[in-house]
Amino acid sequence: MKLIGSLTSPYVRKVRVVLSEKKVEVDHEIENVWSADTKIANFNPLGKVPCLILDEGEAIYDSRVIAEYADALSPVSKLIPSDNRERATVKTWEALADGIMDAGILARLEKTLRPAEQQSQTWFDRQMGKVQSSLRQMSERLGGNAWCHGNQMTLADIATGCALGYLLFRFPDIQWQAQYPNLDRLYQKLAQRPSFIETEPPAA
Ligand code: GSF
Repeated sequence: MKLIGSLTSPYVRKVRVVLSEKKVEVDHEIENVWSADTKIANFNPLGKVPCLILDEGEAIYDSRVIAEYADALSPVSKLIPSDNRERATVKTWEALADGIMDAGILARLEKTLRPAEQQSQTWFDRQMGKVQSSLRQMSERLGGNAWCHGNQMTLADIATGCALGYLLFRFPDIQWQAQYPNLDRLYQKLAQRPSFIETEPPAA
């Protein structure tokens, strides 16, 4: 299998952490989806990474589908519970974490891709408001628990860790660590795992 992705994408990181935790080996192909000559649409018509190419050639996307697929590939470290209700809880954590990434990326693109005269501060603030309210919700949900769900690491923690890592990487001015010590505690614990260390985004 081959994973097409970039080293800075938080969605790609989530999938790489999952693959590493599951001890599933894949080849990696770096793709810059923003470059004019990107070939990503040959595999994913949405033009997005991550995209996993199976040995038979089928393309699997997006990151949530790849994460779920990878979890079922091996019995090592089950990351998504099989119970329907618990699974929905874990996947809601993932949706919340992905939502932080979505909003952060939209806000960032507004400032980096658009010419200054076309930028909307209202749009930027709307996206950053989603980041803030999602952080608040994450912190409330986590409370004093060691993990986002249950008593072991799940996809919920991995997705949350990748969203928090993305904020540190692209929005270092957001003071979430001081504001939400329980999220920081979780993040520091995850950051020590080889899967998170190996996938740390390169210095900007
Ligand atoms: C989002 C992937 C995505 O936006 C997922 O895989 O979970 N829901 C999807 N990837 C970005 C890379 S990044 O900013 O992390 C991407 O490929 N964007 C290219 C584009 O044209 O939007």
